[in-house]
Amino acid sequence: MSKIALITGATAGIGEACTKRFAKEGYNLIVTGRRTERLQKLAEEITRTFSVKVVELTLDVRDKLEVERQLNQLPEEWKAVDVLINNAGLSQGLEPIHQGSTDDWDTMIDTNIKGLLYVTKVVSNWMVGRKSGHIVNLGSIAGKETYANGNVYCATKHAVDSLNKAMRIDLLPYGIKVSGIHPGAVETEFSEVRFKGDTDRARKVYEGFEPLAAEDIADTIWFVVSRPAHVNINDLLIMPVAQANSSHLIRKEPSA
Ligand code: NDP
Ligand code: 8X3
Repeated sequence: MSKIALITGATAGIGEACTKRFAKEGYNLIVTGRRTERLQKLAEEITRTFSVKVVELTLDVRDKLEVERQLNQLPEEWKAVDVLINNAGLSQGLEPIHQGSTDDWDTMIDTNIKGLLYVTKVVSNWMVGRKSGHIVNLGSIAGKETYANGNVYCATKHAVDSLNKAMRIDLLPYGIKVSGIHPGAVETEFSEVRFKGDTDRARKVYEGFEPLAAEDIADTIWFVVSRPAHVNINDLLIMPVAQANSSHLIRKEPSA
């Protein structure tokens, strides 16, 4: 069987772009997300375009028992996962700490930290058994710096940054690679989700400069995963040219 990649959050943005990129490279894929219809459409598209096999799992990464149940129920040959891309994640709200919603905080912590851990626990065990594998964790510039009103989202991505380092140490004896990918602004559904469907507000986030595209991140992840066996890229920060860091971004004035 060809190599296998398991991608969380494959229904949109970076996860969807990674799915297409890895399919193009001949990987069989386990794709996950909560939106079944999108998973089915994606699976249909990539099996039609590339001769690869796809397993779709409708899965909320926050549901620990369901993560364990669905992953452990996979046929044995699908448990030989070569690459895990821990991509599922989100931001909710952009308010100062005293005005933030505790429900939003729970959602971000449960998805970005706990969900990533639940998936990693199961899949890293398989990798340890085979003494082989590569885990790619989607962090963010928000995991390297903190910006105004980003408080809890930034904290979850700092946790991912810390878990990258921890996983790299714990999995070192088994030859498992762990890479952290930390993008700046990427135009996906991210801001629409952050602003809970307010598309006008979301659009403004990317106005006046050229943001990264999901495909830029998928290309970068493919580069990281396709290095020779003895090479690991530990950590990558990737930004649009217009963005220096979380608080310095140059926008062009709209032409009159
Ligand atoms: P999108 O909103 O476009 O995609 C997010 C994906 O995560 C969707 O497929 C969504 O699937 C999935 N997801 C969210 N919650 C859950 C859940 N509880 N269970 C399973 N899947 C879930 O955003 P991006 O592609 O931009 O984001 C991908 C990752 O990249 C995130 O971790 C984000 O924090 C990170 N990132 C994004 C940046 C950006 O500027 N866009 C910059 C830096 C990092 P579904 O809704 O179907 O469950
Ligand atoms: C997403 C990028 O700058 O909105 O992680 O936090 S940012």
